[in-house]
Amino acid sequence: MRLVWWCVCVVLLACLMSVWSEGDPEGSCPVRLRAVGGCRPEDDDCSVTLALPKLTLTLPPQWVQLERGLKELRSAVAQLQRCCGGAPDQAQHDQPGEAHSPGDTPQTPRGDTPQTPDATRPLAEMQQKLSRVTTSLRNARVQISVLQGQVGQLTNQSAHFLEAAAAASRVQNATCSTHCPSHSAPQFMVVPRDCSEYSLLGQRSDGIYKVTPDPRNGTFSVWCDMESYGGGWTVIQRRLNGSVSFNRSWAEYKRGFGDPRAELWLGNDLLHLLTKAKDMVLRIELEDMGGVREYAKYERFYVANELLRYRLSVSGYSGSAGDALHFSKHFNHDQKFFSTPDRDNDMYPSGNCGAYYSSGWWFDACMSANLNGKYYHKRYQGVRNGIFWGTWANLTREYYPTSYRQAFRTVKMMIRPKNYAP
Ligand SMILES: [Ca+2]
Repeated sequence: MRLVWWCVCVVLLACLMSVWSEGDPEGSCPVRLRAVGGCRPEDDDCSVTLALPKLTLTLPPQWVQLERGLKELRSAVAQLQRCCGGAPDQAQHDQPGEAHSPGDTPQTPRGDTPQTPDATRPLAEMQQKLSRVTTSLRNARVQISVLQGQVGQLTNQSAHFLEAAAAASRVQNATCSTHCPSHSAPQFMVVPRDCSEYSLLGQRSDGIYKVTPDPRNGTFSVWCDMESYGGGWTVIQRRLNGSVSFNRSWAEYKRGFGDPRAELWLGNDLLHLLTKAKDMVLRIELEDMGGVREYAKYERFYVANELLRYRLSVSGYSGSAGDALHFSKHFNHDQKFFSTPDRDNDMYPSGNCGAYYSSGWWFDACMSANLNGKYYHKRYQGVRNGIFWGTWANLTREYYPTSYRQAFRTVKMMIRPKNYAP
């Protein structure tokens, strides 16, 4: 309403100026000026009376809105002045290029003027917001850490799942080699590489299984020992009753002979493929005619290919039968080539150990162990061409009083991956 009164005053003032300047404004302005005491109005010391007519103004509604808007604007300006009362000093101190006093440190609050409660309020609010944001970030970091852990677990589970799926695919291939459904024909036809993979798939029964150590070299039937010492063993040699002769040629030892269900030599080529595919452990089970059972275990067992004459690498002995493969400096089968009666690769310069002992083996010059010797059903005399393990416990007694040679009732050589975990 102040604005309305201001406008009225302007109008009246304009009328007065008109009356004052034109002398007789009757008819043009309703405002009347009359001299008091008979003087003329143009005299400097003349008093006059001002007669105002009744004034009625009709204003549009916008005047009210304008008045309200001005009132709100004035209120906002006043609030801003109160809130920012200390800001000019702070802003001055934050100017770049300011020379700090020697005692000024980053921890010293900038500005020497005491801060009013109004000035500290925004700072406190900002600190509260910063605190909330910091807390949110900390919570987010914890959640990210948890999620990363879950992602890691899912990745491991995925890897295990893929491995199990691949193994299951290989099993399916192995069981439908002749009448596989066309829609499930895989792009690669492979079976587990050795018995341990069947064991990991839940096959826990001894028996014949098909293995493919290298898909380029075909599939083979092997006997799997799934029950002894954690299972997963691929049997590479077995002696039970002498039904199979081990006095064989290079070619026969190369491809293997015998019966997987009974006595057998798995074959040097397959031995190479199996031990090349994975790091293998060798376990040897021995039982003599007196029923004494012992074993020898080697943490590393590898057979090279035919070009390298199936050279043996064996180490890491443990067991109860003694380390006959590393009997002494002069009787050591490690790193020796394979020899057969018709192929002399041994270290004995004057003859063929394979022919002399009627077997194929990794002869030195000649041997402290030979598990492929002739099968004797009882103690024997003469050339020691029977199954032999040079560290056998009662070996030293065999010469007294009869000079009979020790005979073994059963022998079993088997391998499985070093990292196998039943
Ligand atoms: Ca020789």
